[in-house]
Amino acid sequence: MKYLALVILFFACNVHADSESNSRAIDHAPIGVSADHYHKKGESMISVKHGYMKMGETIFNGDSISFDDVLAMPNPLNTTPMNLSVIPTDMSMQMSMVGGMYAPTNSVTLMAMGMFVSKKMDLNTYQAMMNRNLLGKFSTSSSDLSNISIGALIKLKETETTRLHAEITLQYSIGDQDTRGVALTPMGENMKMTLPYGMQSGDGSTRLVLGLTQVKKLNEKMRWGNQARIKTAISKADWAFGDHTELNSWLQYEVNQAVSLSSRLKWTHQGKISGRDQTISAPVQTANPENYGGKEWHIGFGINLLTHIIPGNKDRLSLEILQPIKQQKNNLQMKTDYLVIFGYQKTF
Ligand SMILES: [Cu+2]
Repeated sequence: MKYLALVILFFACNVHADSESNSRAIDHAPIGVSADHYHKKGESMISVKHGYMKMGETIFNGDSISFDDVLAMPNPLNTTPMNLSVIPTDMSMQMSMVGGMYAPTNSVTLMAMGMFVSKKMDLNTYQAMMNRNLLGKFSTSSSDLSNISIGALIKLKETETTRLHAEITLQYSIGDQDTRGVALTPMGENMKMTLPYGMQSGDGSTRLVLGLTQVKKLNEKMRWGNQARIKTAISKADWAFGDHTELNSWLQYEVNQAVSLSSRLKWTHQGKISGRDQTISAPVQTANPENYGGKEWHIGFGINLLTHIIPGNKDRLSLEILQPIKQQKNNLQMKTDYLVIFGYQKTF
């Protein structure tokens, strides 16, 4: 059913309109910035994005921490075992986003998007007591259509050198909230259990997204963009990922009409998880709602290309790589290594 909704969404956005002949690669922000541009009346666009994120190592309040130190930490969710005994060693996340935009007027652009997420985590299990020897390794995974969103961009100002627009979006988390997987317990048994929050595809929340984006022409070759975007849960299920604030500032350089390069600074803040799922209680950091959220600073480098692949308007290909420069994540969490985003967009 979820997939059918996504397919309908995809085709519903595929409306015919005027051609966009004088487009430039620099007209769109780095691909990792969402809702960065609006369209002219009658224009529509489809977009497919794919993101890959990799995490490894463990950090405590932003600082590296050894596995021995993690094993010495108390298990806050249960009396046995007394200490944390399972440690995530690697996590990767893939996000596929399919979206459409359509501008019924020059001042309003409508958007719809669906995001499919798949996650994989590798973990080590240690003896609960005594020598705390490594008992073994195991992996868990999940994948589902995570959320769908509908929204609108409202043009507030457009001059020769500046454009400013606001975003209002509703995002519905529809992914599985109780995916189960087989874990190796500190007693050496394989047990099927509800995976921790971070491995779930959704939390059942409805979120309101509000954004403000401004792009300034610095000179013929350079543009400077800034965006603030907040995501707040307006309805929650048993538990919910924390509210999210993101600030972006990017500089773009136009090599020529078909190529632009970008650098971006991204700041994010996310709250801890609110609420709890009582079935999530393994002696692992990810089972504790306190070990979520925090602040992160990232730097990104990207490229936007215009080319001809499919007949019609030019095809837009984009790539952006983001690397954390500072991670002040709450309590005990995994460290982000990098994030890569690839995008394909086409205007009709
Ligand atoms: Cu668009």
